Amino acid sequence: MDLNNKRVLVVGLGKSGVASALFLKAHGARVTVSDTKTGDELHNEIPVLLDHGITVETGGHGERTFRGQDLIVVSPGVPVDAPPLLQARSVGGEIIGEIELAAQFLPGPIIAITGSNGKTTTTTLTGEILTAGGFAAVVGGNIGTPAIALVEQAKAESVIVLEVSSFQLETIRTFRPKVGVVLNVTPDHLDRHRTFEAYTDAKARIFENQQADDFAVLNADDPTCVAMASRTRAQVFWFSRQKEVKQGAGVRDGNIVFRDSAGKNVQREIMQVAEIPLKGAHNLENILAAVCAGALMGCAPEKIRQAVREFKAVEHRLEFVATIRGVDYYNDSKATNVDATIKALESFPTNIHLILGGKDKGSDYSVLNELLRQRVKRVYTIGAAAEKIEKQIASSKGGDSQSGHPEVVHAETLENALRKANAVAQPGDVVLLAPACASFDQFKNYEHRGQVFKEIVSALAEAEKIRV
Ligand code: UMA
Repeated sequence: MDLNNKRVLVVGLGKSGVASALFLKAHGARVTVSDTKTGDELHNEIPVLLDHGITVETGGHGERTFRGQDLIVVSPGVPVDAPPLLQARSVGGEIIGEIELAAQFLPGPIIAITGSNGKTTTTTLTGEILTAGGFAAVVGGNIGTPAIALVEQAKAESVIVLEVSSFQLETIRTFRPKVGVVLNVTPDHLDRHRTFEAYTDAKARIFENQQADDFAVLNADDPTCVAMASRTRAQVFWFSRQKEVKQGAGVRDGNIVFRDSAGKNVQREIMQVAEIPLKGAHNLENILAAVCAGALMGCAPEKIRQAVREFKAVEHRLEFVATIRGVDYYNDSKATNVDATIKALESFPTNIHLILGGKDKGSDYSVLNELLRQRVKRVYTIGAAAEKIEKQIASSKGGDSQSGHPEVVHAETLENALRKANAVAQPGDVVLLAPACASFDQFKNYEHRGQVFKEIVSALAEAEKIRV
């Protein structure tokens, strides 16, 4: 892609937009950036852009700004059907996302990982497996460091490990991962994609440009993933925690085994399931996917084992925070959809105090009811989605009615929820933040929400010490 002297518009001035604009400018483009936020709201971002000679439009996307551009680069958070983009497309404007821009410049093979849940854990672990296996791995994408920012870090011999979201995949064109992984597909982001089919189609685009010498890694236990196998030209490798797979990573007699039946019918024992340091069946799936990706890149079994054994839970993903008076506190702020909350609940047998709520994404919370009845003592609702959640989940007034449904406490804020849970939880109980919602109503992002959770828990633990 020759950017020299090209007129390029960057839409959105978050992490992706700022990194893209600076990259484009450094490669000789004439860059304009446009954001709906006001100049005041973007006071941190604007000076560096102006210093680099980039034109900045704030407070909305002017129709004229989108005209006559050679290329438009959109941030993931900008919907593809935003009116100025529709308008630009209708007159033949070329629109790509930041991931596509990055893919045109990244030097090494790409391992791309998507899925509704588990992306960050799997992406991080895959990076660590590759590093243990002697590769120069660079890790980024939806996980936090924009892919375009990796171009400077990566060397010819690097392997690029990218977490990719459905938003990012909607705006690819030539993006072609050597290994494309889909972990699972369950309803999420329906406020943007509108239907589950459209969301699945966006995820399946990870395979769109793959060829016969590439690899598609899919979850054999997830029906939507199984149906995706017909949508790739790449060699399909499976992972499964429930059944043996002909080709890929599975579990046999308590051992993780990798099989490559197409090649030399090789079967390699990687490690015992019992050696895995992370909680939860969903984490076994994430590990199997990462093992598969690492093995496909040629990492030795003992190196893979070493990386998995040493792997710590990623921050905000079922992260253990503290024990206060025999009550364990877990931060799963990254559980931003209902399926992630189900997986978090499945990680604890019973006696859970669950904090739910935040910004709704068009989710159906009634699917939680069965697990709430079986495992949860009390639910605390917070944020903008609280009323919707309260309507959709079954509750009982006292929490111990014959229905077995948990009591639901309208707590409004995270702090209030934690204080109320701390006041009633008994030794052996678990207090779990797995909110099934986005965070943007009360927090900057899910990391901020998780951080606040940890700070309040630490304060409660301190207060307890003083009391004792
Ligand atoms: N904006 C506009 N016009 C619009 C919409 C938004 O100008 O119509 C502007 C906003 O005012 C804001 C900017 O766009 O200033 C934000 O852009 P962005 O939402 O793309 O945010 P970035 O900071 O660039 O972060 C993005 C990803 N965000 C989203 O997909 C919403 C980050 O994923 C990612 O880490 C980062 O790129 C680097 O790749 C976050 C996320 O929530 C963690 N992802 C979703 C998820 O994981 O579920 C998909």
